[in-house]
Amino acid sequence: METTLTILKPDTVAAGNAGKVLALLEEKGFTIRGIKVMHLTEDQAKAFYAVHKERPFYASLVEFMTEGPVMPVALERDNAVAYLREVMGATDVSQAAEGTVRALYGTSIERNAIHGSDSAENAAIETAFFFSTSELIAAV
Ligand code: 3AN
Repeated sequence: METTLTILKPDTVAAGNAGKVLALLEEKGFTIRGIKVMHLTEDQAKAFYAVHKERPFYASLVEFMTEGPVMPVALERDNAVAYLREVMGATDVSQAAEGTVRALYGTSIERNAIHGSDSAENAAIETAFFFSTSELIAAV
C-alpha cells in the first residue's frame, strides 16, 4: 500500500463537486487516511508550489489556490501515486482523457479541479505539509 496526497482545488469545492470527486476516488479503490477543509494563506500556497516559482503562471496559480477553500486528502491504495495521476488526467483539461477527474470537473489548464503528487518522494513531503502523524489513520 502507498499513500499519496490530493488537493480538491478551490474550483472543485466552490462548485460543490467535492463529494462527487471523493466518491469517484473511492470507486477507484482509494481509501481516505486524512482529510481537511481549509483556506490556504498566500504563504502556504507559495510554499506548496515553490517548485514552480520561476514559472510564468506562478502568481496566478497562487491567487487561484487562495481564492477559496480547498480540501487536502491523504489517499491510500496499491500504486497510489501513479494511479492517482491516471485518474486525475492531464494537467491541461483539454488533453485529459474521458472520465478523468480533470475532464469531468476541470475547466482550464490552471483551474483543473485536483492536485496529485507526482512521485512517492513528493507524496511524503506533501502529505506532511498538510497532516501531522496524529491526523492520519495508520497506513495498512
Ligand atoms: P500537475 O498538477 O498536473 O502535476 P504541474 O505540477 O505542472 O501540473 O502544475 C501545477 C499546477 O499549476 C497545475 N495543477 C495547474 O493548476 C497550474 N499550471 C500548470 N501549468 C500551467 C500553465 N501552463 N498555465 C497555467 N497554470 C498552469
